Amino acid sequence: MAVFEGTFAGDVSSFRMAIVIGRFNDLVTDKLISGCQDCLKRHGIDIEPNNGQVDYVWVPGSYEIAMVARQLALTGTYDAIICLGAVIRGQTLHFDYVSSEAAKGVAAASFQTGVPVIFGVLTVDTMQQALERAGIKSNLGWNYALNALEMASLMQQIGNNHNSSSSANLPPGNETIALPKVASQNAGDY
Ligand code: INI
Repeated sequence: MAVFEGTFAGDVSSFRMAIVIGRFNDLVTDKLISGCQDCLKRHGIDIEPNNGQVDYVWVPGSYEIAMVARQLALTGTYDAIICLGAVIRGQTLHFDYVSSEAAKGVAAASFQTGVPVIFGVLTVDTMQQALERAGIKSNLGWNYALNALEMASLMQQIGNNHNSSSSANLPPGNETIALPKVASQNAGDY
């Protein structure tokens, strides 16, 4: 029997990551990106958007994150995809719809494609709580990036790495859905 687990000390030069970010509550999501970038950079990933290792993709809000994450995963380009959003309850039922669809969608994107899709969508009651998780106390963006690195490493070890131009690993019926790679230079100033 063997034991497999992701490492944080391996060669990350071949890793390709995408970060999908909701603009809604960007006071919070901007800070999550910073935490994410700090972690990736300190583990040897080149976070510059034009250097080809990390692509940044902006969507209007957390509701749209999963759909885009799934499409990115289907390209077969990425070792992991990190989804960043902030859903704040406020006084509206909207919270429940947006947060549950975001969570279900991200899980489905990962499950359907075999690519690790990290759920980095904060679901909190207040802006204060969101900011506490995005830098005031800790920055969960850092943790989400660490989760992505661990999963990318693990998937590499168990032989299900999708970082290739082939769509051979995609589920039946999805082979032709793959999109062209997102151009880094259009993906935001990060
Ligand atoms: N999107 C968020 O990311 N966070 C929220 O708190 C939020 N609230 O509360 O409305 C939110 N709404 C927008 C939603 O994600 C979609 O962009 C919108 O409904 C269009 O589909």
